[in-house]
Amino acid sequence: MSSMTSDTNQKGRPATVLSVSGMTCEGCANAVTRVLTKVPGVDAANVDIATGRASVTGTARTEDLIAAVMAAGYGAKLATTDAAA
Ligand SMILES: [Cu+2]
Repeated sequence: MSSMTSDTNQKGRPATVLSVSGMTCEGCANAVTRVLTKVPGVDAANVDIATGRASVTGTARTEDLIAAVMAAGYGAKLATTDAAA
């Protein structure tokens, strides 16, 4: 049972979930993760290329997150928090 050390937050901190388009490989996911992490106020960013979702925790504004992803060449919009995947 190895525990994820990176960005697990058990305290129900609100996560902003973005729907990211244009990612085709792990490199894309890594790039999106990096730009999201650089946005001021972001604690952690977690990109799931399988679902095209980026889960971001912290205090950054959603529009700033979207702008950062789009500046990196990908599409982004706020995803509904309903986990219907
Ligand atoms: Cu790629």
